[in-house]
Amino acid sequence: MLNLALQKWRAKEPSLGIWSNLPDIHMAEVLCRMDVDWICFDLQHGLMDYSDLTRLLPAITGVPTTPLVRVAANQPEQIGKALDAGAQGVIVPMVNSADDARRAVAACRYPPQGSRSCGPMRDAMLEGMSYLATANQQVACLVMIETAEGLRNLDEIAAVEGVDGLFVGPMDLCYGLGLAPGNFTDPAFTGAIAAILKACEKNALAAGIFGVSGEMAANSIASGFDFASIGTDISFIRAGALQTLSAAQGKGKDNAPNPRGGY
Ligand code: 3PY
Ligand code: MG
Repeated sequence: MLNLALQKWRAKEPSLGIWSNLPDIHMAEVLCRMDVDWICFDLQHGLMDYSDLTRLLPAITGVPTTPLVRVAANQPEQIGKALDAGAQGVIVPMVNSADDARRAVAACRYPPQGSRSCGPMRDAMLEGMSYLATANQQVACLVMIETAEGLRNLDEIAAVEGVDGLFVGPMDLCYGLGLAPGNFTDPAFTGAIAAILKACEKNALAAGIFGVSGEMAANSIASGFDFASIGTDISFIRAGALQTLSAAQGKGKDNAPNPRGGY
């Protein structure tokens, strides 16, 4: 298995991705044919569960868009099942300490580097057991920094061996900083982002962020992030529908009401 998104992150080439919250295989087929490097299926907040994932991942096989899964929690069962279903990387939410990060890494790596249990279902269907020889190198382990505790322990988390990147959850991070979610211009927020980018640079990690809009993704890449999501399937539908409705009402598509971004 060659994880194309991970290659880009390692080469420090910026990459954009799409966030998938809806368990619709046709939507996934369409979205991962856009010019994006990765798509993330969200089992934490997305309106999908594990059995949806077992259909979504095959639907996009063969397309050079790296499939990632945000697991619902930092548990080896969750991480192992997402990887066995064919995810090439996991985004692990609410990582608060170096121990949390070590647990996430261990769940992603086969022994001796970790303790992932051997049972590569779809991976073995697609490429046979040779998957085992490359999995530890090619599976991306991305841990989320999105709490006050995670921020306090940022340097220790970033130094954990086997972590490939830090991924910012900006909305929870606002909560962690005592800010209203979405207050991304507050100096406390921008200071936290600067610290996260610095920790990534120091430890040669990829820096990623959940972008709530195309503009936010572009600004994030310009400010030093290696990868950012450009929006969610739901936000694309909402924005497209509002633009089309606005055009149909004679207001012009550029005068559509603000789609409210986000999810
Ligand atoms: C956050 O912004 O906290 C996220 O986790 C994105 O879903
Ligand atoms: Mg979050």
